[in-house]
Amino acid sequence: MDSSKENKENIVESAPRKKRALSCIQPTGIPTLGNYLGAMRNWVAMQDEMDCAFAVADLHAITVRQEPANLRKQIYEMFALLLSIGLDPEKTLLFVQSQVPAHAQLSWILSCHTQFGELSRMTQFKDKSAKHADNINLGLFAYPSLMAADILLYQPDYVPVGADQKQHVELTRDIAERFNNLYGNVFTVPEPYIMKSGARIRSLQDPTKKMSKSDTNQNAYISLKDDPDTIVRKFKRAVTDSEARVYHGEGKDGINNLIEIYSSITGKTFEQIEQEFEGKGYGDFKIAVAEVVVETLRPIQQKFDELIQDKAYLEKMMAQGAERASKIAQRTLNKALKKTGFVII
Ligand code: AQP
Repeated sequence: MDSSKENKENIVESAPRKKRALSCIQPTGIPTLGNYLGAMRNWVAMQDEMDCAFAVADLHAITVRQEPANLRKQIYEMFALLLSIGLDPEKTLLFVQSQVPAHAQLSWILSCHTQFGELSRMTQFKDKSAKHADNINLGLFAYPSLMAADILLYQPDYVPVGADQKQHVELTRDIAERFNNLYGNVFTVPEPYIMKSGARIRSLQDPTKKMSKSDTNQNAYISLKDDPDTIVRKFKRAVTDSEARVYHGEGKDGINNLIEIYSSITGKTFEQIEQEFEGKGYGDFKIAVAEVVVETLRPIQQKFDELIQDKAYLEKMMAQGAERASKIAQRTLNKALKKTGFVII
């Protein structure tokens, strides 16, 4: 993976102490290649450089109706996947959000410092309320104040996310600054940390939209659990254009997306890729993209298949993570409660 400094936004030079990073992922299905290239893969690279915490954001998942048994299964799967991609619980704090009650508590305090107008402007709220018009619930609207609590409890410097989450991290910064201005320094004001490569992987069926794990069309995304034949088939069916020459250009959303996936995995520049496939058609290129994706996912899938059989181990790791996370979170929560005027006993 390309982790050169130029490839990162918002990095501060000459850090005086080890920086902290935190990010979360919703257990709303098996993550896609978009989640992996845009966020999760970067988390693995960061764990040696920074103090990192990553959480399964299960409380966020119920902003959209979930079937309880399925949600439970998906929480185990997402936790197992975090371990499978190479996050090491010895170095990195891994936990499940609902197992740390401070998230819901701080969320209420922050909700009282978040404006209706701010929440109304969130693109995700607009998208999801259009998609789930029969269930536009308060949680869907208030999602960013829970996300602000998730982040601010751990006082991180950076929040490594895909480009789609930048707006929520910016709102988190506004809420933190507002709170600090009112009550004194309680929260570190974090910065979004977005890798340029892979930050916005698009749907294979509608490349004007982002690739999303809850897409109803399974051909639109590559799931981290897709087997090699499925991956090849989905790439073969990916929507492109009729020009049949591999280059990154205006109005070529489908092929641009495939080039970005290939570049993000191989580290090759767009120019190198254009040279590599000069004189070849989209068919050859699609197979090449599928092959690098298959090889990237193979070790993750092997590890996942092993871990998902061992519920006792997963629960032990969850309990350890929740205990460590609770200690850090409670410290920040108490500070926020005290500054706001509550009585701590
Ligand atoms: N298409 C994408 N390209 C790059 N990064 C992406 N991320 C999501 N989609 C892409 C990043 O993945 C992290 C975890 O996302 P999430 O599951 O917490 O929520 P999401 O952004 O709403 O992702 P999905 O897949 O679209 O979930 P559903 O379908 O449940 O809403 C985030 O850092 C995100 O930026």
